[in-house]
Amino acid sequence: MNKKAVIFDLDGVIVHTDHYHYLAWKSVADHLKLHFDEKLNNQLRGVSRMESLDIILQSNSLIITDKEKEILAEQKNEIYKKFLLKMSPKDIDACVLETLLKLKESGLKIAIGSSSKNAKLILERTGMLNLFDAISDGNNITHSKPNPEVFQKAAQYMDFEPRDCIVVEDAVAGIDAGIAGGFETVAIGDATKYEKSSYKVNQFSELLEVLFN
Ligand code: B16
Ligand code: MG
Repeated sequence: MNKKAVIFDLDGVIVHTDHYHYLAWKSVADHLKLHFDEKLNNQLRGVSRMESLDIILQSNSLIITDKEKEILAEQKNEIYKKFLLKMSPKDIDACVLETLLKLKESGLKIAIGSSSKNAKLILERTGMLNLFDAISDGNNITHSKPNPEVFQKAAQYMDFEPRDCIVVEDAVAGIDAGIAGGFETVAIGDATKYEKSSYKVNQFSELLEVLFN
């Protein structure tokens, strides 16, 4: 494959913070006596914080004011950040780090394309801030996945065209974002159930087979 760069989603691909999102939303939902489970949590993958809250409220047929939404989103983020502050380099799977280093050694650039406003905090806590050639996250976009903006920005930061890059995602919204932006996509985790990705992998290290074939 003739790619110049790999753009990685963060949550659910590089780190297992998807479980922390689940626990934080669950705590907010339980407090309000709202229904929230793993199935609904999967719909929040790659989706912005506010849109995630909207999905939870809609699924419970609850309408609240924008001010109330802001307060709930902030409460969720405070709970979530407490988990993030406990993270360390030990939270990175050895196979993830090894694979990233092999990709870099081969001359490929690597970037992050995440909807999260906490992306840099996560990378810092896990000792990966300087590993990536570009970071595009929730702070530099106006539209979150399935809009392609976050991946288009990541490609721009590296001076590459979408056709030069491949996007790795665990979210249906992220695969759709990649396709909308003209990128080839690799699905991992929850996104492997979705038929639209260009490739699917069961393990992170299988990316090497996809890229070096
Ligand atoms: P934050 P990704 C996404 O990260 C998460 O998958 C999604 O569940 C979350 O709502 C979103 O980031 C915003 O996160 O509240 O930290 O800004 O998968 O795009 O890396
Ligand atoms: Mg994700």
